[in-house]
Amino acid sequence: MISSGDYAPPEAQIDWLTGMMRGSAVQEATKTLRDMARLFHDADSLRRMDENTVVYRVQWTEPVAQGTTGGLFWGSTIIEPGRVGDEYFMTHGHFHSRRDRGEYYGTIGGKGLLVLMDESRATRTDAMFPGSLHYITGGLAHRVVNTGDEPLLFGACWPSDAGHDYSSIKAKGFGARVLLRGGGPAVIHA
Ligand code: S6P
Ligand code: ZN
Repeated sequence: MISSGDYAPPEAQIDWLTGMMRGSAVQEATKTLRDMARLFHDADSLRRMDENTVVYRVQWTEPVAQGTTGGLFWGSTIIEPGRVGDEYFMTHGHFHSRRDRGEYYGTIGGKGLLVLMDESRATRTDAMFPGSLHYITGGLAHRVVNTGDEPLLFGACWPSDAGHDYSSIKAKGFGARVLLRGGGPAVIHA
């Protein structure tokens, strides 16, 4: 029920120029190379890097409890530019635990590739650039790769009962990697 009363600022706000969120309802997580140990294919290059290097940061708000039917969450992700050897910085990537739950991604700044994979491991990529809007069909694992020289910023909206399944990605990865080849990014299928 909506009650009338004094104006109260929202508990979460977003700066649309930077994607950054703030407010009492905003949660935050930072992922470093240490958190992503086995996701990059070049273990030797990874060993030579500082494991405290930040790869990406996520800010999000959960206005209802996880698992609630019909609710929506919002999050912003900022992926730093960089590579481990020839492999560009990226998110872990995941399926939704409930495979029929989709998601929107919208790019705020920077450039990259959205990597999408179905259960049979068929993998494709979509270009991400400022203003690009991506509807991620339920059942597709999704990962974002920063192929540019600047931070890649995107917003995401997903159902509160989607859940996250990281296990198969941790075990087998995606069906393709985004690697530096000939001075630019190339999608290399396994
Ligand atoms: C959640 C949504 C994003 C990611 C974030 C980090 O469904 O897809 O908020 O959580 O981009 O990626 P990952 O794969 O580490 O969760
Ligand atoms: Zn997701």
